Amino acid sequence: MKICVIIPTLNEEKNIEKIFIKIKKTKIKLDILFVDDNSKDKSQEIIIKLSKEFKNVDYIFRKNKIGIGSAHKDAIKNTYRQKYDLLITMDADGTHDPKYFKKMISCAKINDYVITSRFIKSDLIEDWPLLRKILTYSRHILVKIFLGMSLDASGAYRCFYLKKINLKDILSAKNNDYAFFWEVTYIILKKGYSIKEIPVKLIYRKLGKSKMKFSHIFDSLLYLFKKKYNSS
Ligand SMILES: Nc1nc2c(ncn2[C@@H]2O[C@H](COP(=O)(O)OP(=O)(O)OP(=O)(O)O)[C@@H](O)[C@H]2O)c(=O)[nH]1
Ligand SMILES: [Mg+2]
Repeated sequence: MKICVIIPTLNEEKNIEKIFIKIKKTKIKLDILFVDDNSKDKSQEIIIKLSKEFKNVDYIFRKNKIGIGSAHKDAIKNTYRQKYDLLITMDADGTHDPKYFKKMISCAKINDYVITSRFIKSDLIEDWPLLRKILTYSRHILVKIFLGMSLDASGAYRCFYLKKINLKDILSAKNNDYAFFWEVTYIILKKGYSIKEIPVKLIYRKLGKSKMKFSHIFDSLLYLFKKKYNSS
């Protein structure tokens, strides 16, 4: 079974090697594809170094910051072209612990799509700052109210069984930023693919800066309104 892990990066020089080592420690045979949007720090240098040293590491370097959703889409297109069976998507900042890979992979084999949840058990985001918790819970509640979807759909830590999911369905998610995550899950749910939600503990980013700006939150909210308005 061919497995690829995609990791978008934007100024993550402090996190890239760390996440690579953690993934390596799982001892699962897989490839890693970084998607970097012209980071101004040493991210690209580190990725190039890793790819020279380890043949399972590859990268896509884009000229400009086009957004996290768009980075995911480009990487996903690439994994379909390369005929991978399974795809895991995750952040570079250490929030997503690769110790869950095994569980995600085994669940993906009997489902089409696996998403990780912060809400189906308590204490999964206990060390997060209060403001970040409020934001995450509010977004979750709004997605539930507007789209009737109770899954934890806004995180990037997930696994796709590519052989079972049509690429066109993923690409029909039009958003190129953070709303891509709930949009693609909404499409997958509506198309009737089987979805498994598993609880994971998320570690709050310790190194580097968050790339999520207030404008992203505002745009995502606006997009949610539009989505609701257009589909009702
Ligand atoms: N290629 C690319 N990567 C991005 C972009 N925006 C964010 N990222 C990466 O996507 C991942 C998630 O971004 P974060 O800044 O951690 O966003 P977040 O997890 O919602 O926010 P925090 O919880 O505050 O860290 C990280 O690996 C970022 O480096 C982008 O426009 N392009
Ligand atoms: Mg993060």
